Amino acid sequence: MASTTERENAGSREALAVAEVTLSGPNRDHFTPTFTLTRPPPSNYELGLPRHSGPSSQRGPDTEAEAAYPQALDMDLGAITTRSAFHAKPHGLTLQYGTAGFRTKAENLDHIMFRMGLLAVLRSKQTKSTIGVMVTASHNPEEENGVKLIDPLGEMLAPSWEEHATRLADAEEQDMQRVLIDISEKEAVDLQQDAFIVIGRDTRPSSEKLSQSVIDGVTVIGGQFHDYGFFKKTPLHYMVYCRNTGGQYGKATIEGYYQKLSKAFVELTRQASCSGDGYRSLKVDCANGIGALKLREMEHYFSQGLSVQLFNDGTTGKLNHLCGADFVKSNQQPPQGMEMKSNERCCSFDGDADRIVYYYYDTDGHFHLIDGDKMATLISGFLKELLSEIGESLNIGVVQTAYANGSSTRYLEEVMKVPVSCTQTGVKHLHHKAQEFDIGVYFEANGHGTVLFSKAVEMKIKELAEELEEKKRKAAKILENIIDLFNQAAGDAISDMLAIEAILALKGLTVQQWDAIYTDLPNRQLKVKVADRRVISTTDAERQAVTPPGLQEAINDLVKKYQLSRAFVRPSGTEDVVRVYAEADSQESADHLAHEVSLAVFQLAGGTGERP
Ligand code: 16G
Ligand code: MG
Repeated sequence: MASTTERENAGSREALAVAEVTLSGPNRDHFTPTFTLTRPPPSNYELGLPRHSGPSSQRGPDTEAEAAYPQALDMDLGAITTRSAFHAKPHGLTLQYGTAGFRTKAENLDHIMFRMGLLAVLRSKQTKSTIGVMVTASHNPEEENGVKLIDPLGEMLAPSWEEHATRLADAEEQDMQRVLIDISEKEAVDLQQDAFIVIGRDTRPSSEKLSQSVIDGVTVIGGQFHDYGFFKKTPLHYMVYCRNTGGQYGKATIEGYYQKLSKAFVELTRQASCSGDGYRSLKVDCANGIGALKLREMEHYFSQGLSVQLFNDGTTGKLNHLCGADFVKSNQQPPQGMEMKSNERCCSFDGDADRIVYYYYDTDGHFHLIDGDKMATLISGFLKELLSEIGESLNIGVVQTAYANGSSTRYLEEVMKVPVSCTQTGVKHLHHKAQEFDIGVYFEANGHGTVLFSKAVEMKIKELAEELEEKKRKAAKILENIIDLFNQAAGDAISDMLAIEAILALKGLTVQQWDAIYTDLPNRQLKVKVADRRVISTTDAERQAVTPPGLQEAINDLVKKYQLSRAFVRPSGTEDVVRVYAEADSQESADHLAHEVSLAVFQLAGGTGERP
């Protein structure tokens, strides 16, 4: 499978530079050991030796675990255990597969990577599909890293497998075999099935070595793989999706992805320029991450419609340090290193380019942030207009989280009459909910998001784009391109950026006009350190705290003191803190409320260190 064609298909420079290994089956001869990193001695797989001394049926069990579960002979548990010793788990360290996989200090992740390589192979065998493994910690500081698995249709790993991931990650060395067998048994994994894994990583210094550990895990359990090297996370979702749908969604190459988006974008801007809006330019802060690399590669495909000027492109600064979408959103200020003139449209990606926020300075020098909520409003408004031009009443909905600004929810529900759903934080929850609509627009306030179109809608629009009378056909064509422009496997900053730029151009809106759709309620986010953040549990899409006792009552009393106010707390899924959110009619009130709620958390949920 991972053959020469595979290499050619992969196309990108990085992909060619990385070791590609076919370790079992008829293609074994392809293997060339090109690893240059310090790594454990080669396994049998890497040496091209057979996994077993004979087929499983002819070989006797080597270990107790194999004796207990004969199917396990197809896993070569002995080899896995030997290999695992080179990726030893720090004793007593426990980590959880959180909101977006595992995340922590890079030095504590080697064993996790190896084990996620093993798990990805089991998942691939079970689903008989390609599975993705992405090494990244997104917007977290450069010293941290993380990993997550991507399921067959480009979506986040299924919840039951998240539990397996946590169990496998936390198993002490001597328990690993048992856990692997348990998972295989519970999920009825056919261990003789082939497995194929695609791997990508971000630009962090630790990512290369960690992705080699993933590869080590994949190969020792008999999986084949393709390593895409530096990669944005969202194209990896796209790639997995394409591979598993036989190319129906698009070509499973990075060029295929760029071309698909750019073609749709250029078509749309061509339509916009007919209606008067001319050439566009945009300043982009790339958070010193992967977005810069990818934008540079892709730029020439869409440069007819948009010129981008890149800042924080990784040539000097540190990843996510004083820049990037998370910095801009949390501090409500522009990133360092960006030259902004008043009324100029600017945006920031996060380190792995799956988040985007827009902003500008007005002529009085005030900074205006345009977050995910306003992107969802712009996009859903535009889609509604198109649908009414076409004369179709499809069911369109917006999905948000508790972090969505109250003004956005009110505007969507009361003015635009669009149904709004609220889910837990984390892309997978929003994605899942959005699938319930014909057209599901989902965005977190922090800038993660995309639009999902049901298969039926896609087909209908394609038909209409051919059939209708002039005006309607034009609207259907626009919608057809919009569908192509959104990455439906997972939100992607570049795809979202191009979609927003196209919509602004088509509607002839300036950044100020877009911002003026509604006015955000002032808000504040704070963090509180507690001994164990798991003492906080929530319900109602994280808007109500269930434990510790008394906390929700305290929050309710505090909220009553302010106008248009709201507050909630939740344990972070990516950092060891409790997050506090508050909004109210003035910045002063929002700040006070957030501070008072933080104190309540500190007192009732075991705060540590300095009082807030
Ligand atoms: C991760 C999630 C993001 C969520 C954030 C919350 C994905 C791809 N990313 O970055 O959706 O907003 O975590 O972080 O799911 P927190 O739990 O630390 O607040
Ligand atoms: Mg990210």
